[in-house]
Amino acid sequence: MATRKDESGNGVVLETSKARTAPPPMYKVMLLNDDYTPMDFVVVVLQKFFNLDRERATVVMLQVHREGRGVCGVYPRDVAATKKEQVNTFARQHQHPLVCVMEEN
Ligand code: TYC
Repeated sequence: MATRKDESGNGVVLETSKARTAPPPMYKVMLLNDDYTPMDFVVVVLQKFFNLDRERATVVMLQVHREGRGVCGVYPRDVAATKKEQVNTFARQHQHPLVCVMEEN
């Protein structure tokens, strides 16, 4: 809904119009498998940065372990980029090779 003055500046014209702004592009944040990062550490990462409970975190961790990669969550670009950086920094602080990436959904 939009309101504007008519050309004379007197009356008010009411228009119904759909919002035509495109939804923001969304990005999958994903973990990649490796042979060295402990499973328990990956579960902690999924709980800490992606707000998963222990059971859901374990499901995602096992998917990554078995299939090579898995989706932790889907977010707008800036949120996805921040989470990816936070996970990679946290993994390096703990000397684990865990890699987190993002890709457009
Ligand atoms: N493959 C690892 C192991 O056997 C576990 C692991 C799971 C590592 C998920 C990374 O993103 C990952 N200890």
